Amino acid sequence: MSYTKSSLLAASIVAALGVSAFAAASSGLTPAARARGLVDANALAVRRAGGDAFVARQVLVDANGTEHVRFDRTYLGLPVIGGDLVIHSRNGQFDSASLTLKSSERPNLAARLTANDAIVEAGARFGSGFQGTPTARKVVYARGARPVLGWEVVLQGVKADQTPTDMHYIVDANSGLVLDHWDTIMTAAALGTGRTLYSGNIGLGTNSVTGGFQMRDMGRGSTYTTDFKNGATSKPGTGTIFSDADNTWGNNATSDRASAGADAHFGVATTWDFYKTLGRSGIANDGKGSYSRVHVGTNYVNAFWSDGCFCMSYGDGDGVTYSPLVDLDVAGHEMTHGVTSRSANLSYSGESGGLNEATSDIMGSMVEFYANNAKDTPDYLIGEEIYIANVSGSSTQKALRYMYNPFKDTKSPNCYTSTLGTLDVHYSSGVANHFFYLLAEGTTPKTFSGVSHTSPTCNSSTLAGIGRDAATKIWYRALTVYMTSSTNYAGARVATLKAATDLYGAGSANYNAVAATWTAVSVN
Ligand SMILES: [Ca+2]
Ligand SMILES: [Ca+2]
Ligand SMILES: [Ca+2]
Ligand SMILES: [Ca+2]
Ligand SMILES: [Zn+2]
Repeated sequence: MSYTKSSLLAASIVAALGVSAFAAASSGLTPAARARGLVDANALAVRRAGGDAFVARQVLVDANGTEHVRFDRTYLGLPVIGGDLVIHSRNGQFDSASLTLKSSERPNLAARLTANDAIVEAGARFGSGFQGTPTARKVVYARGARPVLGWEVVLQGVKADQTPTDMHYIVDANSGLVLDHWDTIMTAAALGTGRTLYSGNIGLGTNSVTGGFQMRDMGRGSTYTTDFKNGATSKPGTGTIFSDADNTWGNNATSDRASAGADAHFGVATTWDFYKTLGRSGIANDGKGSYSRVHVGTNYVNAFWSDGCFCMSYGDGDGVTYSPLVDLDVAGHEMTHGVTSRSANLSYSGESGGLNEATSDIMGSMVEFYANNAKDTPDYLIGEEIYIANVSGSSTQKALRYMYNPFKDTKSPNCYTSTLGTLDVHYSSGVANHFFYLLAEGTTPKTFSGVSHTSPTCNSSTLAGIGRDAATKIWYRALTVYMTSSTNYAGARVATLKAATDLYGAGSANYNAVAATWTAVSVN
């Protein structure tokens, strides 16, 4: 068994809610058509030539309605390398165009070199050992000062370290000079669009491969997302990486298996970026990625991190009360288990286990605040998006856990007692979740995502809150610098006070707030 240690999202989830329709957002191609009109109306700005044609490749719409439509360009049927552009507009009004093309000049399409001449030139660069048959196609190469006619030659092979290589060379069709070259294997980062279940339509880091795209984020350690095709939760293996022809993933509904994949992939990317703000590069702080498996198990209502595979797994939910467990805060929660295992390595039992779980809830929620997504607005509820009956913005939304008032679930204590460590780790986390909420936000009631957050202290004290940013920095430093595998609640108090001393000084307002907040949850 490669699954030496797994951290589940929840102890157990009891199905108790009614059914409601899961309304899926959808958006058509209207923004693309609008932007296409703006290309024609702004020929100068887009360096348009007679003979140019445009194909929309990606549509992104901001929460405020600003549209960003990406186009590829051809000239008399030939791809224009470097002719791609993005039209930015709002309410149909042209705002600007992003492009690197410098000229509306186009070359004469008569080539002095043949395709075979170009293959010989490129082959000399590639060296011996290519596999298959090299190909060449005519292109307009437009990355230089003025567009020229070129041959794009593709040579495939395998590098010494067994990495496949798919080399593209641009050979000037008249001079025979090699103007440019690139490899589409491993280094070809691309930006796709995810039509997620919970976060609307978002940008996704992908990579381009022969024939399409893969859900592999080249900008974030080559992290990738796979379809586990409902294989058993105990089954080892990576699953099948999501691949797609047009780099638009999912349809905002579970009818497309890639929708949940887009949520998980977005969750890891956002968590990666969040940790970057804390100075951390990836789960192990080594810049390396991991992978996420979605559609794990059958109607499985949980998610887990596994140290064995260094990967995250997400169930589909039961489809009645719970939808797929790929909520953004859940993704942040799971990835944070990896961060914990590569830092304090808190044991997954007793009080340490509660602190381990709390660390995942804390950072998962801070990922939600960091993303500030219009569809999954930030709050201190865990996993609220997976409840099919929850209405966005409603005051009665249910969640797996409630950080501001953990006992709302009737199982997670708000206040420390000496028997806390005997509880399941998903309940003994409550006291630390409560501590973090009070430290960041204080006791004055606040509303997040339409839900009133009122947080009672155990000693009737009132607290001002030091803000999420400072609270996050303190917890992260305590986790990565001072906590060890067996740190208990008393040790967490010591660790966070040391972190606050490092960051803000002993006796500083933030230091005093950390002390008063632990006291407010009965940790002395
Ligand atoms: Ca697609
Ligand atoms: Ca959420
Ligand atoms: Ca939310
Ligand atoms: Ca949440
Ligand atoms: Zn967990």
